[in-house]
Amino acid sequence: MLTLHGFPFSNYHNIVKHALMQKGVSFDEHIVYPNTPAMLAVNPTGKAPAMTTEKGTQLSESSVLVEYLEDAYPEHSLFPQDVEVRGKVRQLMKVSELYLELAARRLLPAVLGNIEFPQATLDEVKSVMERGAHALATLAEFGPFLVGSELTLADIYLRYALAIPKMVGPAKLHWDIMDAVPGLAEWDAMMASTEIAKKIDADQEANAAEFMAYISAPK
Ligand SMILES: N[C@@H](CCC(=O)N[C@@H](CS)C(=O)NCC(=O)O)C(=O)O
Repeated sequence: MLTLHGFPFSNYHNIVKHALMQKGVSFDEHIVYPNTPAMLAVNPTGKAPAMTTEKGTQLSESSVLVEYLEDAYPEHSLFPQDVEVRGKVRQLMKVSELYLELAARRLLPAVLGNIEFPQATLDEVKSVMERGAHALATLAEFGPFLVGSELTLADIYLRYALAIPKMVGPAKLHWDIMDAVPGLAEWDAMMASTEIAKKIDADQEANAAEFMAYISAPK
């Protein structure tokens, strides 16, 4: 059986977990934390998530993992048939990752560790996220999904990519992505209402204490 390595508190882990559940692919969830020998054994970057495929190949990077799932399990596709529309899905996934998740992640130590950042860094992060918000507002259809009437990988990717922007924007930048993109809050509530999202969110909450113990333990 396919194994997903990572931990339920991780938003990147949850992108892949949601795609697996949505596609109905059976998997083992192997709880392992970043930069540990167990994680490094399956992913040379030491980051979560990673995957061991049914054929034993070890893969990592959340976007690679969800694209692999589409190739290996084409049934219950999370990509549109039309290649042009599929390009739009990939564009939204990339925008979510580069201009929202990764930008906000720079300020995670400010929220989790109470570490002070210079104003120039805060301004830079905000400007990248504003770029992402503008792109999202331009590209997202909310019809009701990001690209038309069917759920795609763009919806799954964005749902979890938003976790850190939602946290650091209001806490550190006096700016909230949920206000900056019309329709985003309604879409987010719709995405949170599904049984799969509820299960993932419950697993995340249940893992919070163990994850906090892992990050506060001396390395
Ligand atoms: N680009 C990676 C990012 C994964 C990532 O940053 N995962 C976090 C957990 S949410 C992690 O492992 N952080 C530990 C580290 O950066 O050393 C992906 O898409 O899978």
